[in-house]
Amino acid sequence: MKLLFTMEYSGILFLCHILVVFKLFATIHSQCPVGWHHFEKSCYYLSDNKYNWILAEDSCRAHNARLAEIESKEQSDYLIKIFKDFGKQTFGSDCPIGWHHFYRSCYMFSNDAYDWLLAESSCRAHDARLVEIESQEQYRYLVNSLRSIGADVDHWIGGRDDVIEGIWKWAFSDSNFSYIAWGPGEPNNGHYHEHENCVLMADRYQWLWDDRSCSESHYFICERKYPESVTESIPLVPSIIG
Ligand SMILES: [Ca+2]
Ligand SMILES: [Ca+2]
Repeated sequence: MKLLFTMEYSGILFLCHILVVFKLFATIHSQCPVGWHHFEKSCYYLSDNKYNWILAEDSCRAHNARLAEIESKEQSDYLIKIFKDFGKQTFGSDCPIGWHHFYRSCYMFSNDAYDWLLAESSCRAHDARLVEIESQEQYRYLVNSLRSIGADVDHWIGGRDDVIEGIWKWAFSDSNFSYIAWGPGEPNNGHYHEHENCVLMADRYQWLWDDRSCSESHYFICERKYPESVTESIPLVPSIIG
C-alpha cells in the first residue's frame, strides 16, 4: 500500500524522502546528506518549516527528493520515531526571529513602508538586501507567504533600472534578471513626469511585478543568507526534477 502525504493544507510540517543506492565500502551515513535520517534504502528529511502541499513538494524536489511515501509498517514506525524525536529537540529554523526560511535564504516582510532606497538600507541594516528573485519556486514561495500573512499592499523588491533605462538589475548583486514576472503592460516606466525605476510585487496584479517611482513608500521584503553551517545539503538554486 502506498500512502502519499497529500494533505492540501497550509502550515504543516512535511517529510522528504530519497532512495539511495549504497556504494560498496562507503559508510552508510555518508550516503545521506547532512541533516537527513537514514533508514533502510532511504534518506528522510523532516522540514523545519510549515508549507502547504505544493510548496512542500517543491522543497523536497529541490533536494532531489519527493514527499515521503510509506510502504511498510517498519518504515512507518521509524518515521513515527523521527516525529517523536523532533518533539524533544529544540529543532527549528536558524533564521532570526521573525524571519522565514526558504532554501538558502531567510526572508522578512516589513512592518513599515519606506521609499525604495530607505527600504534597501533598512534591509542592509539587518545584514540583508531587498529580495532578489531568481526562480519560479522562489517567486511562488514569496507569493504564498504574502497570501498567508494576509498582505494586501505592494511590496518593494530589489530590482531597478535607474542606471540604464530598460536594463533591469538586482541592486545588491548587480546581476541582470534571469527570471521575470512582470504584470500586464509592465514595465512601462510610468505615464507621468517621474520615471519608474524600481520594482515591487503589486497587490493589484496578484503579486506580479510593476515598475514604480522609487520615491513612493511601500512595504518591502528583505532577504539574507541562511547560516552557512546548515546550508551544505541545500542546493544553491532550487531546481525541479522529474
Ligand atoms: Ca525605468
Ligand atoms: Ca509601471
